[in-house]
Amino acid sequence: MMWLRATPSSVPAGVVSLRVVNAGTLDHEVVVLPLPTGHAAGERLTGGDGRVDEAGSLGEASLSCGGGAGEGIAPGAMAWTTVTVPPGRYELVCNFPGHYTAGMYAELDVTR
Ligand SMILES: [Cu+2]
Repeated sequence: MMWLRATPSSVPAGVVSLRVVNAGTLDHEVVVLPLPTGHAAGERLTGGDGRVDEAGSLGEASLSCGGGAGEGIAPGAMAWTTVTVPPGRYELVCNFPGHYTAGMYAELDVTR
């Protein structure tokens, strides 16, 4: 059982800092992807490697106790990233193999 939650789930457009806490027992990450019109979070297709396409990514938090990209956030560790996001709908995903289909996604709405 895996999950990912965005609190708050709606933020104003502009510079947004994401602070990620890994409260689980496995390594995780958070990647920010645009959510295509007409699609809901959780609907992406995964490839044979159990991962979704990261094309269009605005950034990710995947470095234990650090900012930006890394090899994964260790259990109990925090990570962060700062992204500039225009208004729209986004999806936060963990793209470790199998984690997306296991439930690690959440919608983030960016308002004007
Ligand atoms: Cu994960």
